[in-house]
Amino acid sequence: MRISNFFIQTLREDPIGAQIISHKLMLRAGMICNVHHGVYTWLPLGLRVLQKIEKIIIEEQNRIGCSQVLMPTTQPASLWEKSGRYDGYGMEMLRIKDRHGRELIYGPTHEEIATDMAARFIKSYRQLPVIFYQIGWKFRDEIRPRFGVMRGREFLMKDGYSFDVDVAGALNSYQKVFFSYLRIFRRLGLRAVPVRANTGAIGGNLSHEFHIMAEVGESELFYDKAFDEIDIENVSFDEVERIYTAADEKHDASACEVPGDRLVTARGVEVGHVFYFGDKYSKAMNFAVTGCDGQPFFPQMGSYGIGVSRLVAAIIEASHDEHGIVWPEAVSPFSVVIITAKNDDAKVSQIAEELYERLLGSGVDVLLDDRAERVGSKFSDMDLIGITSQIVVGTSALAGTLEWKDRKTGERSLLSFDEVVEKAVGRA
Ligand code: 5CA
Repeated sequence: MRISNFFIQTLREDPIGAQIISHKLMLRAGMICNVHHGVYTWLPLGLRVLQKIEKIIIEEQNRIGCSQVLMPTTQPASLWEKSGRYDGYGMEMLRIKDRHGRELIYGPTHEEIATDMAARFIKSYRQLPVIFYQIGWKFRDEIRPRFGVMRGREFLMKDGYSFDVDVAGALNSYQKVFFSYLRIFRRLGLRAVPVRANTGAIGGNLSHEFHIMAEVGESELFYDKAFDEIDIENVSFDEVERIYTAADEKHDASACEVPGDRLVTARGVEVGHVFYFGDKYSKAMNFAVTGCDGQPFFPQMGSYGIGVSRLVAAIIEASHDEHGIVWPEAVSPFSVVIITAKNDDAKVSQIAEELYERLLGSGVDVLLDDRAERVGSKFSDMDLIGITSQIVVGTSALAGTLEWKDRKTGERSLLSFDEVVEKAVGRA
């Protein structure tokens, strides 16, 4: 992408009204733009990050055998009356009337739609287990939307729904998704801590929240230091469960058996939440399936959420410096940026162009910053935006030397044209 064909709008100063660093940086880098209370447009740069996160989620969910669908944002109130949640859900639910006076809602979550969809197709135990998921927009009329996309009213969620023949099957689905989430967060460059949590409006018997440690986190967490010492992806679910972890509402200081010197207290941003709730919805919505004994039964269900748009802010909270955002490689809006540091020299520009074409041709997700601006302001823009690797093409390029700068460490190395190509292609 040429920057002249790409909409980028950066701000030098912190915008007023933004309280936390991720919100400030997302506005300054031109990733989002506020539309109304707690609702944002995703600008091209922000959308690229969102899509990179989505891609990783999709790969990891497909890997464990989940099937992607796309459900609508509007839902008929009748399905919520059937599940028994319509009256209880409260002020957070946006209720709408269509031209025929029919009551609709803008979905805050999709258990009802997923259950209704499964009921239309799944008639026999032989069709189970199945896990559906989607990446879609939700609306929750939060009483206090704040911190930009961290707590919005309209936000992007990955939500998944599992259907199993029995409790053991449902727990197996729960555990599969649990470990898939840990892998997703690791690929995003994050360390997530799963903690035992309450089930709230979704309901059920078993639930974990996944948190990214950050000072601005709205939740307080408690966990045994033993958690820091395990290799989370190479342990069994039972081993993880044996280690004490709890969201604040689950933690009882007087009953907690973890010795004080082992108990870690931290603040976290909730980026994922998984629930097992048995036949709560299948039973209420009369979704029965024929079992192997010929008798009907209600499938065992779970639901699984990731705050996709919130993750963008959480990643920035976890990865920034005084110059701006520092994207983990996997979600960097572009893999590399070529910065021409001597625009008025036709030969230098020519080399930058050649490099750009070579990288594009090799499938590298590359941005070319060939703006005729002061080079200092180009550097500070690119540091603010946080693309993982910068290639600077200046006068030394005439003698065959380009500069590769690592955004995170600030390390610079001088490389030849071919070495730069090789390194950039290796990243793609
Ligand atoms: N139905 C279940 C799972 S599919 C569910 O709705 N779970 S949830 O309520 O916990 O939401 C899932 C995730 O969405 C949360 O872990 C959080 O990361 C994200 N989320 C929830 N509310 C907001 C919000 N107001 N703004 C941004 N992200 C949010």
